[in-house]
Amino acid sequence: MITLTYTFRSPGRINLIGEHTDYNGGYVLPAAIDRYTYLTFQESDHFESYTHDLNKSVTFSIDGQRETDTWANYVKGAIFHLTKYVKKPIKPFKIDVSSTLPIGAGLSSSASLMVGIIYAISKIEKLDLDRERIAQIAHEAENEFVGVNCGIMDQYAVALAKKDNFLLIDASSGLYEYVSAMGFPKITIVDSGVKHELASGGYNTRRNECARATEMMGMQFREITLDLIESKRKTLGENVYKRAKHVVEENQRVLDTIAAIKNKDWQKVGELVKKSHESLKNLFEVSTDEIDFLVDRINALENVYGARMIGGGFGGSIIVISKSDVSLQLKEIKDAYRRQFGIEMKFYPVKLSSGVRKITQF
Ligand code: GAF
Repeated sequence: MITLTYTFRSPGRINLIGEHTDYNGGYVLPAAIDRYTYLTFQESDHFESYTHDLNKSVTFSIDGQRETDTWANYVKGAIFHLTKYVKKPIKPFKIDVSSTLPIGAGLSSSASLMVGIIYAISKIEKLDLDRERIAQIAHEAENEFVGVNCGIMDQYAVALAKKDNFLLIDASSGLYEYVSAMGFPKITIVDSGVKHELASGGYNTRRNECARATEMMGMQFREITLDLIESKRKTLGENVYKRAKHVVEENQRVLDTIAAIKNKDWQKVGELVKKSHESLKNLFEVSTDEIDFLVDRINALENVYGARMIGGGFGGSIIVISKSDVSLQLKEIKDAYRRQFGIEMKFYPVKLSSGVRKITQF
């Protein structure tokens, strides 16, 4: 019997600006990068998945039961929620997973994996699902099966991104448009080496604080003005006040960044990126000492327009926008970082890539 093998490539994502705005009905500006999860599907008589990065193999059946192993839940959850959506069983596969995308570095390795699995099965089984739907199923699976109450940004970016473009998403409507990155300066990713774990971090706490803000003001974030937040400061309490101020200002920064990109005003893009970091550090309070150490030093470099933390926070990666190559300076910062924290950081230039796709069939 001939067993068919199919291979797919699913990217990681960065986010230029618009952090912690997606689950608040706001704007985000992510892009896919040329770091990928590779998924090879082989027809089988049972479900099994092997990850090269973790050197781990799991065998599972498709039911609503969570596994004890977190990684298994990403794979199983994606297939379970796909089955739930299409309302029919999916035939079993052996899924081999390898990656050039670091896990837990704030570059959406989980969305890359889950969107990749759902997209691959929908193609192999000719399920006729559009990319938005695939992102929504992956999002539901991450929320309900894995238990991380994330927004839609990561899944949309992995599913819908276009090479050499940013993706502006309006999370209140799910509408999106591409913003050309033609002529955009160099982008380097700095991985702080501090593992970011959405499920165990303060992500859900921040989400609850934001929900409290809209509840207390009786309107959605897009209608809330800075004046209103100031006038309600006492009633909101200091934490809720700070979270709300971040969200309202960050939404405006996304729109200002798009205008700056269209004008090819990279200095302005850099300023907005730096302001976003200040706000994530002081108002949203999701940065860490390690990340701030790196961001401060990188932002002091002459050829850097701006750098900031990306993703949920509490560790992970930093995006650096620069006029020219920053490798030599980053090597010095890497040494200083090791001396200060005893942690190895990594850095690599990235290019904006396309969303998930099939690469081969044998
Ligand atoms: C994580 C989440 F998955 C996203 O939905 C988003 O909220 C982000 O943190 C913060 O902007 O990546």
